[in-house]
Amino acid sequence: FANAGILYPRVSETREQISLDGLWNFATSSPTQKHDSTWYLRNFRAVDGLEVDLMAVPSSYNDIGTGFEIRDHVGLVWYQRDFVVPKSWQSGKVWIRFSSVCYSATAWINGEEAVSHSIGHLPFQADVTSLVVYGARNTITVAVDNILTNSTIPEGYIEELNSGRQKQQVTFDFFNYAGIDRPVVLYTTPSTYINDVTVTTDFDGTNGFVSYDVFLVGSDAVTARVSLLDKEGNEVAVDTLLNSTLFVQNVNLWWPYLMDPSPGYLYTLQIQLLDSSGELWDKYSQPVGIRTISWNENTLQINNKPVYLRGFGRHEDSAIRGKGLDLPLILRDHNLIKWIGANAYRTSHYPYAEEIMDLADQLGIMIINECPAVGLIHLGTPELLENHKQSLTEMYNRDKNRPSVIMWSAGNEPASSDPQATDDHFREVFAHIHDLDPTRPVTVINFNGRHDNQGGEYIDVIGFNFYTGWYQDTGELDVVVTNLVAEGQRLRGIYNKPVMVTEYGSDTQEGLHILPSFVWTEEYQNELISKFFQGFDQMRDDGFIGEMIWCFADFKTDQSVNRVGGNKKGIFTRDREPKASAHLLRKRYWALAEVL
Ligand code: GCB
Repeated sequence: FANAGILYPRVSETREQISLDGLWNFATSSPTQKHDSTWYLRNFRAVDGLEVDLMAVPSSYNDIGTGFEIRDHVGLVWYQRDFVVPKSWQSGKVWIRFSSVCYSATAWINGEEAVSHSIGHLPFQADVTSLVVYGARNTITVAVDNILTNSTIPEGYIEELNSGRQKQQVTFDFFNYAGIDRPVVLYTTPSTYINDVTVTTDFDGTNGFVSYDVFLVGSDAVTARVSLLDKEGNEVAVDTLLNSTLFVQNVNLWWPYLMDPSPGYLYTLQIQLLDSSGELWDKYSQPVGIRTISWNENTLQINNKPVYLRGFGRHEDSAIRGKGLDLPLILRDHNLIKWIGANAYRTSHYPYAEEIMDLADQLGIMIINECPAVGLIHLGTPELLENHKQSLTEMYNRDKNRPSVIMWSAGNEPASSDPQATDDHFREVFAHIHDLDPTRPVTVINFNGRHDNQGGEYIDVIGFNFYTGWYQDTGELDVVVTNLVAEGQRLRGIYNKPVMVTEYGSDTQEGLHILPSFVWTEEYQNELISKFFQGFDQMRDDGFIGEMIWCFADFKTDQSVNRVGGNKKGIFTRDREPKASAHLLRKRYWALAEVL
């Protein structure tokens, strides 16, 4: 697998790390400029006539400036900065790891190509041991391309306007933010090192089982010591094999939020390699939650208990930063999730930052982990299929050990008009995910009855987006319950699989009030979602396993006549303050939590 061995970089007794986050030099270039223009590889502060700015890493670059040129830029931008590699790093290996660059990137170190990667929201790394100079200054240059085509994930196309300007058109409803939007680190490993670990868990009564498979690179003249530590750091199990099962007495299971007094219990799998004299050679610590997932035609179960998912679709989105990782923001979001009593969300419409996933693991939030395949159109074309599978492989490699991930989503609202091509495409895609991971159910999110020939028969859970009372029957609140229940029952009837609503809602301008309720008001959002609650309650006993409102918070989109400064279906505003609907949803989610 291309990015197998993409462990989250963690400092240990044998591993050091330097963050390359901060202010980088930044320049845009025309859409026709190609990567091989070595012009930028020199220290471009010195190049005459080139407009050089500063750019924050991590951040999307679009909303940092004040002009259209950066916000609506199409094509390459260039990032560059200097860094020093300590002399002491000479003895082992040095890696560079990007947690995400949207959409594609090529990085050079001291003018030599180090790594190239496409598909946003996913990490990539390279061994740069022989490219860096030790005890001296180095320069890194990164070319970032945001162009989406009919074979990228997600898709897009370039339109030439009559002004001659190139415009990126997209097939999805959120702003096409770009840039180095998650952390960049340099880190070390020894020459023989822990490259990857895969963990699966099980339990039987009060005993837990942690099966692990450690993948080493380098010499095999090392021995292993693999131990499991509880939350207090006590060793509760130990083994000396690289591939084995640890047995845990009186196990603390990983439970979803509010299903247990201490949800999200995490152990630590501590992997140590020792050399022939028993000295520590490499050490990596992997958080582990012990839980099982099972499913049948009616239910989804965690630790053999049926769960009802209550949550939302979300976005990584905020003012100024765009999709850039922002620690205060993600903690605020996490606190709002706790406040509202949700137990689940979908990473619509791409994998979220690893730091966000860590919070979900720790709180017991159940994640439907979605790959970036939103609104695919050209189903049936081999290159798109390959890239779609690649995005799933990379998401799996990154998140396979996370207890929070309870389901994979192969995408949102595929929109091909060719049923046969769509069917062929999804048959292969689902075979691919089931092959990668037999331990988790899979879905693809659909709308308007389009599960037919869109993979419905190959998936484990039917998720549907349903906008009755908004895009359909706008303003007609009295038809909502009947429409919703009819669609839920129709899907149940066809597939006989668990069904859930993955999106419903209405655009709502905070502070807008009209009585009787009118579209876009806070009253309308509250009345509409109350109707949905009635429908959900009617479906509960018949294989209906969850409700996710669209959307957690307002977010930026492209400009269009039905988007006022962006999509306003949030129950929180873009700056994370509650609309009236957040209070209503909170009452429902806490009430649902108590009956479980
Ligand atoms: C959808 C999409 C989501 C949109 C939403 C809307 O079905 O999945 O990305 O933002 O509808 O508000 O139109």
